[in-house]
Amino acid sequence: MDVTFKRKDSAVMGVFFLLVFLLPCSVFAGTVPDTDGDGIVDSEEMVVYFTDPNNPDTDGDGYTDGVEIKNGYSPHKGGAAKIHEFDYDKDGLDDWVELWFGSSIGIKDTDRDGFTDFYEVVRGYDPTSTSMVRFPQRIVVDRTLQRLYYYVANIKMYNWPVSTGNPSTETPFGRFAIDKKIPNKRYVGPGYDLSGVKWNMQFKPSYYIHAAYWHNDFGIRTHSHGCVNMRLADAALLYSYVDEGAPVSVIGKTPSGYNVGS
Ligand SMILES: [Ca+2]
Ligand SMILES: [Ca+2]
Ligand SMILES: [Ca+2]
Ligand SMILES: [Ca+2]
Repeated sequence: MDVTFKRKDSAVMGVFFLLVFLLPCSVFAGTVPDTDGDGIVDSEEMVVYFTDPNNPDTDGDGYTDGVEIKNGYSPHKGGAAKIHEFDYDKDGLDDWVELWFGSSIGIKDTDRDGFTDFYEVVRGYDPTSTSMVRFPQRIVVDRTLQRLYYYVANIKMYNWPVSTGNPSTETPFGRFAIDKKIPNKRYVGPGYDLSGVKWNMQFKPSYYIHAAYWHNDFGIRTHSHGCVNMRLADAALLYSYVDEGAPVSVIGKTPSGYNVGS
């Protein structure tokens, strides 16, 4: 116990020493330093935006870091690149999404739990904490545009092309939820017998979101008896990200023409 107390005492003395002798005078004057005068204080440049606190225009495109951040442009990528068009730490989450979720744009695994920020966010985990609190996931199927959108905490993470039910066998309109996940399934019905269908996510009895290997009409036209067909790679991702219980909204109108939008 004595050792613990001594450690605590020395830590307190260390903080006191830091406050009195090392911190810049500006802190005591009630200001925070912005060395390069670009409108972003040094501490935020170093740990939030990963910009150069000694260079007002980190990417050298003629606009200061402060002006770029304030207007939604990337201070790291020149030209007219928006902040969501750059992924500074290349972890798969763009800088805008990282700032929204509070993860570091410069560290791939902010909470250092062994899972990257991307891995956690797309599955609804908090990338800043090892707690198991989850962000809500939801899926929207847009019959008009033949797209499926996947959201985490109301941030649209993916926009994938799909094929919904044909006009005579529409994908049902309304609100549902993923109630079952089956990795491999056989579909049998009038005129079809399809085995080895992967990544099946049931959202209404007998209605699934699943991969389809027998056509390539995704995003172009309807092509099913009511299920939502996805490309194999897209369905595999969604299947690995989404939990049972996630809400599914089917919106829009089933196109009557061959091509969506024609
Ligand atoms: Ca600055
Ligand atoms: Ca700039
Ligand atoms: Ca990133
Ligand atoms: Ca992590």
